[in-house]
Amino acid sequence: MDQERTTAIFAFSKRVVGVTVRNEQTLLGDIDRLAAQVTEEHYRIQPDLFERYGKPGFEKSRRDTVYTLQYLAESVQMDSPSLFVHYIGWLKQLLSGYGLTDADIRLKLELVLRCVRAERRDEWTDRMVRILEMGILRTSEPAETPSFIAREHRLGPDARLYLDALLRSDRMEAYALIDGLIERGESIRDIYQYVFQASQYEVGLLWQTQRISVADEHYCTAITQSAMSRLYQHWIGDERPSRGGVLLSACVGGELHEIGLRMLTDVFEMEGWDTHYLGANTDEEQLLEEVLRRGADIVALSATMTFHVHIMKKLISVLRTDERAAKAIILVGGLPFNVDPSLWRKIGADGYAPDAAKALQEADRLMAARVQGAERKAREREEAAAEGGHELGS
Ligand code: B12
Repeated sequence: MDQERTTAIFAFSKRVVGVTVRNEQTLLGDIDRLAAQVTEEHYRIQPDLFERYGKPGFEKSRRDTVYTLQYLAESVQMDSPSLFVHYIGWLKQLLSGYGLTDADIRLKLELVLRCVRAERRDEWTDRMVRILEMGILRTSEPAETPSFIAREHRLGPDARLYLDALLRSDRMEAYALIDGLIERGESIRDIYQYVFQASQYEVGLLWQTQRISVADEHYCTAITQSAMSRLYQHWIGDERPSRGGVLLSACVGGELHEIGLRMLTDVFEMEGWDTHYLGANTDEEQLLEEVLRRGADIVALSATMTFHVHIMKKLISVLRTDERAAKAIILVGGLPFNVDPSLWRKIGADGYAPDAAKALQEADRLMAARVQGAERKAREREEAAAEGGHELGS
């Protein structure tokens, strides 16, 4: 960065008064104000941005800064640098489609960093500085995400044909391809994971890199949802092994990505679980009520947007503090948990899995451990009673 920019950022950090970024609550509360100040300063230092993108560009930039600060806040709160670093990689790829450079992203992060450094030093600001610095380093590394569909992947060529049909808006051809896979003897579980999930991830990448529009993304998603529903005739109502477990699944408040959780719920249902799917954007009270009403053994919580992780953490603590829900095992999943595989522990869950098939294995393992734990406790109680009886009798 040139001398002029460094001086301008430094002067800015001195001018920003009253922006407290010290703890999780105030950080989240101050995001809008900090985003506005950082964006104004960014445009003051780089007036060419206004010439390039005009007033709508300024507003978009401010909104992007809000997102950036939300990801930063979550990453700081969870003490998980990889959440923010992953986001910066994603942002680089997204913004390059709009002609914004790594230097533009770096400058904005440096403006935020100056504000944080201007604060009184404590554990929170130190953590934030460390994570921001890692984010700044990430801006100069490559950000290409490889395609999610490849010939060598399981059902890779089929996923490619399916996605191509979606991108041509050829719904009937997409359905016919799936029917062909069923006739060929492919399992519904594999079609979910290797065709639907892979093509949805690819659709996301195509949208992010501006190769398809939001409308195209919505179309592909809608057809995949209907293709999943068309498959119900092949398994709903069939004789299935009964496992006796009750699964309750929900996306946390504000979360709209529900297809992954629906897949997971279907896979559990196919394996003989009694499932209850609450879908997107579930509120705290409704969740607790349903956990109790259904007698859930496993509660599966999903979050895709990183800035919803703290909501999940709160939800888990609500469930944990209610004794009536004590038997529920809490499994979590979704994009941030795939980015940081240790995140589930930090929010107090019992387990995590990266996909529906592994979630089923993890649920079986946790259920078996619960039975073993209960048996061990019962044995210990019996032994203690026997010893107590012996003492009394002697
Ligand atoms: C479809 C879609 C949408 C739809 C969702 C519709 C619906 N009914 O679900 C809509 C249009 C609503 C949407 C909105 C947004 N989206 Co969107 N979306 C997608 C897309 C393309 C596909 C999602 C999907 O169906 N995935 C397929 C499923 C099967 O995969 P999955 O969710 O990962 O689930 C599996 C595992 O994670 C796991 N799992 C999931 N939950 C759980 C739970 C438990 C307990 C366990 C054990 C496991 C588990 O098992 C699942 C099955 O194997 C993704 C791309 C992507 N990479 O996912 C972007 C994506 C997630 N969206 C993105 C963005 C940015 C947004 C918006 C902010 C866009 C905007 N500007 O408004 C909003 C945010 C909305 C919100 N508040 O939630 C970004 C997120 C980037 C990031 N770094 O965070 C992505 C990655 C796109 C991209 N490549 O840029 N989106």
